[in-house]
Amino acid sequence: MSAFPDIQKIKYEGPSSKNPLAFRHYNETEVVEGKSMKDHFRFSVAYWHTMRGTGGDPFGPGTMIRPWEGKVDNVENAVSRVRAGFEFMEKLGVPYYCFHDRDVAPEGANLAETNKNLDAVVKVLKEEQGRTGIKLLWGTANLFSNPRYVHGAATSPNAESFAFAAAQVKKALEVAKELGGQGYTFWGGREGYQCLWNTDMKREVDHLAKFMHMAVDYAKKIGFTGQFYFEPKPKEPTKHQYDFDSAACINFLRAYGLGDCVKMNIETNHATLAGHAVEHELDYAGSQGFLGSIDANAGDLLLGWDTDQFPTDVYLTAKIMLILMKYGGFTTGGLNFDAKVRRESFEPVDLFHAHIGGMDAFAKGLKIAAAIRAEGDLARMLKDRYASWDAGLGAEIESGMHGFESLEKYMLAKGDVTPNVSGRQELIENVMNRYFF
Ligand code: XUL
Ligand code: CO
Repeated sequence: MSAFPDIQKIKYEGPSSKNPLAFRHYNETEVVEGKSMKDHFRFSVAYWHTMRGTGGDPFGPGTMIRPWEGKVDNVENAVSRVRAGFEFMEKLGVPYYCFHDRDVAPEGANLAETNKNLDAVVKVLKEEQGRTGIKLLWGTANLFSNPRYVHGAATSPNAESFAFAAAQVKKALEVAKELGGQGYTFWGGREGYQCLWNTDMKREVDHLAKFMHMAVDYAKKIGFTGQFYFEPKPKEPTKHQYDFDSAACINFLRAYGLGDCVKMNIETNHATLAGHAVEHELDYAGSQGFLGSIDANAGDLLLGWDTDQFPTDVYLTAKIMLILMKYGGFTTGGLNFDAKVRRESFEPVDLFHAHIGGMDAFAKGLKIAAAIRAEGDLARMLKDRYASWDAGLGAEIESGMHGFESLEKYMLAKGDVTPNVSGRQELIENVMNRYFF
């Protein structure tokens, strides 16, 4: 039985199309800078939002109309949801999806039963992957919803919560391997704290590193070769999340000897919660060799939390694509829509509108970014600004020829610096706007 009987495969119709169920810019086979759009983006659907989002909020219950959902959340229901999910992804034309273990299968009375439920659903996921060719971009484990993780998982003061989480991630890695997953993501969940007076921060952060090492070791042991990602978020659910932003995460990974095995998964709305623009987070991770994957969404600056909206702002998507292309694009990662429809958008068709809008916004952003790169004005202006480092004194400093004494000698002889030139920010902003209007 079809979950979306009135919806056909979404096609590319070009920029003049007014069909709300067609792409105006995302044309998967169109080649930009030598690569198809499909390969540039490696779009992914987030199972937790798209298939499990209810629209519930602290003021009222869920509102979503999802005809494929049964009354009881058992394995049978989870399986019919998988069929609906793959029909959705196939009609949308995305090559990847991502999920948490608990998104796809219900928990049982104990760990053994829970694992059995997961195995039953994974069998169907594998079958649907084979039928459609849709692949797993990354898997992850939900280490935050169950009350056993009330104080965190790897950073819990309760050692048995750590142990349960370890068992859960062990299974999630086995599942990711079974499904040919291309990655595995650690997002902080409740790894953080609310009150320093009842928190041994050093011990908790040490435990988080120990936990990640165990995961990396176990992946090696079973031959899971997917890329590990760490996803920064500064707050929510806890006040102080340990995975605050790219800089904090990269420091943590390096300090604990995980720098070679874990890259970053950067999410737009998490960047803004940290007081950064997403392009800052991407450029920081990219410049340090840690750019892995992207959770695409948008926040609302008038609301101070993680609203996980679909990205529709072409300015935003073009900026993201510029940074991504600067670092050579995705290898293992992709663009995962960690985004949800609003509580008021409760019909199944809204899921299509949301994803089509996000994919089109990124496709248009890619075209703009490619035009900016082709014309080269931005790159030229940037190069000019740093010209003093390309020859003479700057080049000598960069190549290690100087120390404080020789630089003092140089400046004593010269007396003062050559006058600075304007940063020309407004000019650059105007030049950038040429590509948008
Ligand atoms: C939560 C969030 C997660 C991760 C995966 O804010 O972004 O859904 O992406 O655990
Ligand atoms: Co995310």
